[in-house]
Amino acid sequence: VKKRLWSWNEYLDQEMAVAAPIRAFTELQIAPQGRNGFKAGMLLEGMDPLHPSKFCVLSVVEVIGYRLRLHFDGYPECYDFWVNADSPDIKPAGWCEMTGHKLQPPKGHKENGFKWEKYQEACNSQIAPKNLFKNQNKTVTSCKFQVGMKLEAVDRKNPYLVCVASVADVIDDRFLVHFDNWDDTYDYWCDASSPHIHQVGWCQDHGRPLTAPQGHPNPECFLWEEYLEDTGSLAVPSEAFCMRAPHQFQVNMKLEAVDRRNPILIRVATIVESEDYRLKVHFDGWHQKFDFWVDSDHSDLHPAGWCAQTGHPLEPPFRPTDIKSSANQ
Ligand code: MLY
Repeated sequence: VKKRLWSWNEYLDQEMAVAAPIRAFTELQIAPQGRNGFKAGMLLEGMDPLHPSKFCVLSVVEVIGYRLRLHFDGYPECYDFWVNADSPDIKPAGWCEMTGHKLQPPKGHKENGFKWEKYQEACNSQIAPKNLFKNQNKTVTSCKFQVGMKLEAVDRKNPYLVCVASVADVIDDRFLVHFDNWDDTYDYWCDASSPHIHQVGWCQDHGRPLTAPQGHPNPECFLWEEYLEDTGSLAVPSEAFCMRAPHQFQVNMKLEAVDRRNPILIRVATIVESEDYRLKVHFDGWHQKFDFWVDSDHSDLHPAGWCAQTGHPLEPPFRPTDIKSSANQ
């Protein structure tokens, strides 16, 4: 059965809708200049999305258009995850050693003593060539966020909480926000323009409660002055923060979005609600129970036409009648 070609233009006409304009998207969301040069089997280093403080040995297991599925060597497939080929979260083999990061070896390997050459030989796979990695060594006029400095940050898993946090790592113009005395599952990478981070004293100035570090002896009366002294640390200087302007998306605009439940798929989607820095995305034709909130700069959101430009299939809006008619053919 030949599938009728689905077209954005026809659909937008039909729905009398508009596509979100390119200018609303960030560089990592719009169609890239180059191609995706990664191939299945290639080895690399990359951040564990569930533990953003950890860098692991990964291999490419699937390539579709400008996206790749990555696998943690030695671990079950259920931890595999998808990234765009220009993700700043993936690094060439040897990057950890070069930058003084600890590399988590494949499961079953000794914690220390992992050597890329030996490993590559043993698994007879190719190391992903360095030139495939985009967004590396961005020239940064020295990041004012330095490891150990303190700040106030939104816990993005519990977004109503603003908490005592530290800069735990810095790479180029991004840094890792860690919540004091919590495990690394709440950590996230951001840059100085993030709306989720604030200088020490922000909560007090804005009449908002500040969540003290876990286990703090007197969480109701947390005092920064005392805490900075006790921990021998500095606050991130206030001039380091440069919050970006709110996004330019509007409700009813259409775009392409990765399906969180089945991230191999990219679907036609509509913005159904909007806040300054977040969007609520609805998959066209699907129940609203699948709607989800996402940061407007998330790399799983793309302008209409991204899939076609990068050679990725796009799931057209779901229409129950499609099932019937194709069953009858
Ligand atoms: N009730 C939640 C709150 C965790 C908050 C952690 N933040 C502050 C980093 C829980 O225990 O999971």
